[in-house]
Amino acid sequence: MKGMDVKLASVISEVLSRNAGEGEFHQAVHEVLGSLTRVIAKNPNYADDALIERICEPERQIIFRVPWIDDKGQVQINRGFRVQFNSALGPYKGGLRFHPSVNLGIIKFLGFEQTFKNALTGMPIGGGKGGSDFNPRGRSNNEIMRFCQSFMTELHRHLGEHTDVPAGDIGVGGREIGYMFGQYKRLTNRYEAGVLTGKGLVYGGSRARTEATGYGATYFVERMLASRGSAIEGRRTVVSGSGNVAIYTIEKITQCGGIVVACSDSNGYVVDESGIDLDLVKEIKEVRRARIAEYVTLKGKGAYYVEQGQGSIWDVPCEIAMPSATQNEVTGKDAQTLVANGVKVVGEGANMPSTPEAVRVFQEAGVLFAPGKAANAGGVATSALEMQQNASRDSWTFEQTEARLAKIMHGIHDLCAETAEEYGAPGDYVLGANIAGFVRVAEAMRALGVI
Ligand code: NDP
Ligand code: 2IT
Repeated sequence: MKGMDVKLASVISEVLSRNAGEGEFHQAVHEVLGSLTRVIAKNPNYADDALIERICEPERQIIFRVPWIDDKGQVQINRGFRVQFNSALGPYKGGLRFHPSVNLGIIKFLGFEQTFKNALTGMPIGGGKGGSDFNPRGRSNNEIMRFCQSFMTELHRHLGEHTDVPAGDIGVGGREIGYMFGQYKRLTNRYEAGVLTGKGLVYGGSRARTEATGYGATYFVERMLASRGSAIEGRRTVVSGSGNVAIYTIEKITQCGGIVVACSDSNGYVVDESGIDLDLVKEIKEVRRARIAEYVTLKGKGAYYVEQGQGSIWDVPCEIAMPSATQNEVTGKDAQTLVANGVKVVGEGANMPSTPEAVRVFQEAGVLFAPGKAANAGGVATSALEMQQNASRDSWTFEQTEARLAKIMHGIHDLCAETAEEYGAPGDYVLGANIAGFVRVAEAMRALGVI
């Protein structure tokens, strides 16, 4: 904590002791507060009225039992979470994650990051996150539906288009949002389209929401390169993951003339030097819901697979790296390998995918580094556009929605770059994103009084 404001250092140690054992939350608080020294020095009143302490304390944390019956007739129990972190800028907004690793600390880290990310979009949305330790892997469609219905049976009382608006995240896509919206509608007897985003197009979803996070991350990278007279075209790219964010990152990078040579899932990674065949990845992941290893069998010659533990996807040389799977997937060692292999740009599609050590390695090597809360904000920004369409009972074209998304991403890039410059750290997008997001939340909180 060298050079850090004494006040910030004491808030961090208080957060660590009050939230014992929540490693990912500690990491996120360190990362954000670690950037605030210069902004507090310039505006000491941001530290008044325990504002920083209040920002680190969720407004409300809901933990609940989710009982459901599997296909064998056995009762299963999972734990549900919704952390309503901050509503200074608008209703709580953020995704739901279904993954066996989910615990309170992970949901708090995600909700904390979401608060600043949502502020960066400039849209009227507060921050929240939720989910369950439910493992969707290998579950039938009926089991998924029963789980989603049980989850929403408890959660619905805490939601509302002006209160809290969830969406998807890991393990939650269009299918799950559909089942949850159906149950919400049934329980409340209200067709309240704006209560969830990421909905299907036939019942109130927005065009381009499915694509938005991956497309948005690519727009951010494109803008970073363009501001330095460069472009994505012709650059070798590695995208980790093969879920929603990864798939649409691969799609847009390819449209921009980049060559994506590798992607992964939690079992391993595939390399295809001729460029990843995205139709095949979509077939494997969106239709068959199978493992990425199948890519090699289905593709025939030219591609190979490396099992998790036998190597890291970050061993594959590239100029652009887009980590799009999960938190802490890029270690310090991975970052050193990427740098040694000539990486020029890292755009975080996932939330906090680089460890603090990896971020340090990238920044010290002069790599253009786009932190997740800025680079992956296109998903939630398009969710806010979905809310806007629902509120006005309108439906925009794909082109119109994508154009709004591109404009928002360019705006976030420029805001981060200008803020970094203003605070004496040109090119430091981490500092720029943290300060710009914080200032918006802090200004609103100050205006609203001690609540
Ligand atoms: P998906 O569930 O669609 O895909 C997740 C991908 O990451 C899968 O390939 C999955 O592999 C892999 N993955 C997940 N957990 C792990 C793990 N512990 N170790 C290794 N690989 C893992 O999720 P999304 O694409 O929606 O989310 C990816 C990331 O992007 C997350 O960090 C999420 O928070 C973030 N994000 C998502 C947004 C959205 O709109 N969906 C918006 C902004 C950020 P496997 O199938 O084997 O588990
Ligand atoms: O991390 C994220 O920004 C998301 N999972 C999307 C949240 C949203 O409300 O669209």
